[in-house]
Amino acid sequence: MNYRNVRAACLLAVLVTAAAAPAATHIITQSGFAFSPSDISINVGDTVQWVWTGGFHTVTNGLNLSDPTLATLFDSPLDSTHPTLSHTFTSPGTVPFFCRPHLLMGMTGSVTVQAASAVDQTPALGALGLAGAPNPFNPRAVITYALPEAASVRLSVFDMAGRLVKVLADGTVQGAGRQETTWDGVGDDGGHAAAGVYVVAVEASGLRESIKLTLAK
Ligand SMILES: [Cu+2]
Repeated sequence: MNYRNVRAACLLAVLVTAAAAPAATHIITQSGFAFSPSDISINVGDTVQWVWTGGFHTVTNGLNLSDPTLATLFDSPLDSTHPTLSHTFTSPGTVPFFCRPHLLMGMTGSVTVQAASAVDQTPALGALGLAGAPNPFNPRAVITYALPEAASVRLSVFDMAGRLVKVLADGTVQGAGRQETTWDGVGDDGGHAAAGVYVVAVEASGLRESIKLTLAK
């Protein structure tokens, strides 16, 4: 496997990890002249299933009868002969829906569909324990973190302008527990980085953390 193939495989592994969240089904129950819950938030690829409990209703997408998007996604009776309706949402955005006979009674709701990328961009903070010492450092800093599980790790150094200076781990799979890496102040271009403040960022298991390290001269 050459370098380019290794990079492609690492990128693929990251993409597969990001796409690993399974599609879910969310239930909205018809309860009297209301939907419960009326407003929900889901991810792209998820399915919503409306469940009938009594009476004659519809599940119709749109804000009201004059909405230009009326019934473009779904428009089904919800009654004893049509006790459920399922719809899978494939694009991000907010989809309002209502019951045709009971719109004026406020029998409405909405499904907010979040893009997968938006989901991926909200990692938890603070769980990896990223640290660097000594700080300031010269000639080298020891960077440590702890993985809650074996994971693909990206560990990078950026300058304060956001330029990538050094890749210390590029999707490498590392085991659970404490991990340690040394940075000797040399960039990926082979040159010694200038004195100053650098940002060290680690990403693993859907978590992302960063710290600042000062290279003294
Ligand atoms: Cu209704």
